[in-house]
Amino acid sequence: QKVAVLGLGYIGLPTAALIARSGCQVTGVDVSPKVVETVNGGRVHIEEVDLDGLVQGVVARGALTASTDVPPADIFVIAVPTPHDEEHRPDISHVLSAARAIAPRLEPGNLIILESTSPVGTTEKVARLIAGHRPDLKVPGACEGAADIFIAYCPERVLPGRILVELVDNDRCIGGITPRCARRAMTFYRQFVRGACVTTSARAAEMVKLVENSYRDVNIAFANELSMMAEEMGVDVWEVIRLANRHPRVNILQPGPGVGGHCIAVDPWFLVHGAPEQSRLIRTAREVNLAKTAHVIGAAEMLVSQYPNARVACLGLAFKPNIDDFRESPAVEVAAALARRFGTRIRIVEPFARELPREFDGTGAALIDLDSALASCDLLIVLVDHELFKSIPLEERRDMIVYDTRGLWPDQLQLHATRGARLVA
Ligand code: SAJ
Repeated sequence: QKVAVLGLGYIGLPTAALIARSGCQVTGVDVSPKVVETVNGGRVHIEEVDLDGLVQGVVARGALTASTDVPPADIFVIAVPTPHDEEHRPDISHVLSAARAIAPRLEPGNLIILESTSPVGTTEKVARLIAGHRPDLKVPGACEGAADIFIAYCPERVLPGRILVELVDNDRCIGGITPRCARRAMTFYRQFVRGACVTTSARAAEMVKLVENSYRDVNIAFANELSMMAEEMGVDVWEVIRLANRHPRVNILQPGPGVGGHCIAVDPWFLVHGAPEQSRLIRTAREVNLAKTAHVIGAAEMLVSQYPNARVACLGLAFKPNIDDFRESPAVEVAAALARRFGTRIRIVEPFARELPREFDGTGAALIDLDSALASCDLLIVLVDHELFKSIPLEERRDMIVYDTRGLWPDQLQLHATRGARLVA
């Protein structure tokens, strides 16, 4: 079977490599000649656990090659980005360009699968676009009777840092433009997915993906709202959540400095734009999570200005623990705001960074290691719950002023409480 995977990013490249491992002949297609050259050299341009070895192996065997052109294939998988504009309106232009590039290559019996997170109705737009470009083919949804080709939507749902494991083990939700399309796509996924493959319509599958990430956003917003309320009321939010979660039907998530990453903070807007009048809760949750970052910046700035001689260490920049991804990270937003205001007083500790991201250019802030920070700083602002930070014993931070946005050190909060300090969360 010949497979073309369009888009060699965080999802496309691991997917292409796994399909190649399962015995298909795969061409990875990307608009960037640099990415194509890197992959053809058996190397990777993104960081993901075990991806380098896998790509090296399948490229060496000739099972995966990369190209800037779409080749003829039996199956076309679209895994290109779907960004949004300033007003959070989804931009599906990359998906439509990919479909346009596939259209001239299509033969009867071919299958097109869209994996990119997309607003509800996008797969149908792809079908209409293909029908417009190929009047010689019977396109599903755009013709009477049995179609010549198959079109389906199957969202990725993998967690960065566990992508290769989750691509194989997670259940897949496969939405066909028609039930026949869904069944055809399921046969394909069963070759390399161990999780259950469940079929539905394309529209439902598109909404499922958006709903999963909105569900998480709403739940994190609940935790973040609690944290701001608890701070106002002088209560330890971490203890409240711990105790409430002892109830068999309560499972509150963890507050933090806001929601980062490329999906959870974005996907809810795709739903909101689809049905603005009906999505009040989802919109408000987004606003609460954005407000939490602003709240943390304000509280941290106030704390730092209260101690004009203190040297400040911000612990962590990643958008979540134990990964080296700093894009769309609330920790970067908070630390960079402090760096812009307080300059050389701000030190950053990030075990996963070799240098500071460009947000810190010209601020005077410096990247230092954890030991130097513990030895030289007076004020710690915890922004990411990396394992390395969790293991710092109380005696090494007992005399420091700590603003812990992740609830990393319950003993420190206890200490602040017994000293009568106001709890910050
Ligand atoms: N966060 C909190 N409190 C929590 C949990 C998370 O503040 O209790 C924050 C994290 O610190 C981070 C952000 O939320 O800034 C997002 O992290 P995450 O681990 O929840 O999710 P992502 O963005 O790494 O991956 C999500 C996953 N979606 C769900 O869990 C529903 C993943 O399965 C999706 O495939 C991925 O989005 C995606 O690509 O859509």
